[in-house]
Amino acid sequence: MRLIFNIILIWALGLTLTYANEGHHMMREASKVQQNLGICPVIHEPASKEYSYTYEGKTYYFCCPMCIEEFKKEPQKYITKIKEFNLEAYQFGFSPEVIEVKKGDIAKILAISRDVPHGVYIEEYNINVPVKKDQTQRIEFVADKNGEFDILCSIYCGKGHNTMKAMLVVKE
Ligand SMILES: [Cu+2]
Repeated sequence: MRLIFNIILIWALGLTLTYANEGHHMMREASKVQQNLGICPVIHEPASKEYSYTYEGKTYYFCCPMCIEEFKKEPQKYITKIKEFNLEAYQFGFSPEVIEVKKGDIAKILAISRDVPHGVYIEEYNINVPVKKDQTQRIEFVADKNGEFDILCSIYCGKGHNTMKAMLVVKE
C-alpha cells in the first residue's frame, strides 16, 4: 500500500514539474515575439512591418505613418539614438563583455551563439531571449534606466553556465 502511494506521489510530482516547465517555456516564447517587433524610433511604440521607410539604404520600421513623416523631417536626430551591437554568447562568456549606451537610446542587440544554445538575460530590462548557433536574434529596447546591469545566460549550457557574464552600461 505504502509503495503504491509513493509511486502515485512521484508520478504527480513529475506531472507538476512538466507543467511548470511548459509554462516557463511559453513565457520565454512570448517575450521573444514581443522583442522581435522592434521599436518605432520616433515615439518608442512597437513598430509594425506595415510602416517602413528606407533612408540611406537602411530600412526603419515605425508604429504609424505620422512617425514616418516626423522621421523624414530630421532623420539624423533619430538615427543617432539607435545603438547597434553584435553580441556573441559562448561556453562560457559573452563577447563583447560591455555594451554601452546613453539613457534614452534604443539599444539594438543582434545576438547569436557560437556553440550550444544560450539565453540573453537582463533582469532589470525584462529581457530573456534564447539564442542559437547560426541564428541571429534581434533584441531591441529603450534604455530608459541608467546604471550597470548584468547580462547573464538563462539557459543551462554546461559547467561554466553561472560564470557567463557581460554588462550593459546605461549612462545618464
Ligand atoms: Cu550559456
